[in-house]
Amino acid sequence: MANSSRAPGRSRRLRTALVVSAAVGLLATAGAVVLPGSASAASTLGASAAERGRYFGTAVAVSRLNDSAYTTILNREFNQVTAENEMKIDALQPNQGQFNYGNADRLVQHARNQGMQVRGHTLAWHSQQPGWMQNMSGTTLRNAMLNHVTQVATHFRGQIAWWDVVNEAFQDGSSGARRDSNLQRTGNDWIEAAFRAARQADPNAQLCYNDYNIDNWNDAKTQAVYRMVQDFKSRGVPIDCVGLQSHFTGGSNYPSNYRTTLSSFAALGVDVHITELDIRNAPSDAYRNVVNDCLAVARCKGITVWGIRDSDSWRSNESPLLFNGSGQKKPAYDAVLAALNSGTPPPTGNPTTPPPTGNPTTPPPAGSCTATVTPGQVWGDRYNTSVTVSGASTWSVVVAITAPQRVSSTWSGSFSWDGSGNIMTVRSNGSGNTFGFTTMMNGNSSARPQIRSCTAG
Ligand code: 9MR
Repeated sequence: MANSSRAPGRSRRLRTALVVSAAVGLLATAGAVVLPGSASAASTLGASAAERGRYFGTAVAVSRLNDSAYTTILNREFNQVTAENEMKIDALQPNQGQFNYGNADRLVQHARNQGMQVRGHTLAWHSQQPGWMQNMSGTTLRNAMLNHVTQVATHFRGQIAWWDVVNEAFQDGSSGARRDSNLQRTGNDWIEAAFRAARQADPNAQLCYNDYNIDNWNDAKTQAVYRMVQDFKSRGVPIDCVGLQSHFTGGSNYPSNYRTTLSSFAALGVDVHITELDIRNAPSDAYRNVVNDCLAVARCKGITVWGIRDSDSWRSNESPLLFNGSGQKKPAYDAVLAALNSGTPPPTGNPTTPPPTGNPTTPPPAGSCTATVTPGQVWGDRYNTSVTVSGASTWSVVVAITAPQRVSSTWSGSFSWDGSGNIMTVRSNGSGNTFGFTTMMNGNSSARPQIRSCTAG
């Protein structure tokens, strides 16, 4: 546990001068504290989901960020985004060794400005491979795939809450087999190799397997993915979550055993995410059922719809989304918001110990420096923090985050985490003396980051 591993450094830390911003008191009251059982009627999808410890997100086409009607809805309603196409292999590495991060970085920047979490989609997939990769096979392809995973996960380290490490690797139908692809032909272990490479490159991102048609618990494909996740967990392959795309479009219906599927995956010790939801003709009851099923499973962390307006959908002729082409809320929107609002808020977690106040007038010991916390913007489910270091130009600052809170994005420093994911070390990286990060409250709206130490050099 994180607490016992903290013990050895305690006396040195107590001597370390800590400056805790005078605004800590302000911060303690800034977050919306949701009392268990309290009635709530949040007026947007993201805010309501956040009150239940979840996110509500959407796929974003980066080119549409120039459309103000689109961006207005995006910023108002959603607190999570997935790039619809801009983080796929062909978009990020169009020529071998030549990475093109422009569009993806633009989305990440937009998300950071809005305090939205980002799902990375997707590191390894048989589809949307650039031409050079489609023509590869064997060890050459395996190495190129692993290099792509490493390069991309490293580029976005600290910015991505969840990666769809591998997408759509199983066949439809009754076989329960892996899908044939150039990646599959490099050997059955390609999936776990991709997960290991992703963990190494970004230890703080949650790593997901993502697929469609794994919604019905009785389907052979669902069972096959379940067995793979069970096997990965038993052998220590680093997997944290399963994404159910849940495209109930094109003739695939919402199944009545969907909740069983969510809870069965969760029982394996992974989180579950509904990653690409859209439903043909957007029936209110099916949308409501999906929300209720997610809220009924503690490890269901959130829902992402695959586009904002029907006109943005990959299946726009099926009008499967929550907003019509003019950006008006459809009946399914009201059903989703009402279902979210009637869900139970998560437990508020353990009472937290107030941070040590230190003595701001004591000068820091030699070799030390001072880290001053400045609280930033607070949303329903998350908040920003910036930290300014004085007394040194190169430094490393240790910051403790109280679980279940978790840092979802970072800037202007080099960030690493201990095994628990709660103790963060930030090193100067030449981008000045102020670094910052977004923390997801995950049901604990009162705890705030604590500076553990500031070391010069
Ligand atoms: O919505 C995406 C569409 O714009 C692309 O043309 C298509 C290309 O493969 O991919 C769509 O998104 C898919 C997602 O990446 C994976 N699951 C299925 C989605 C719908 O096809």
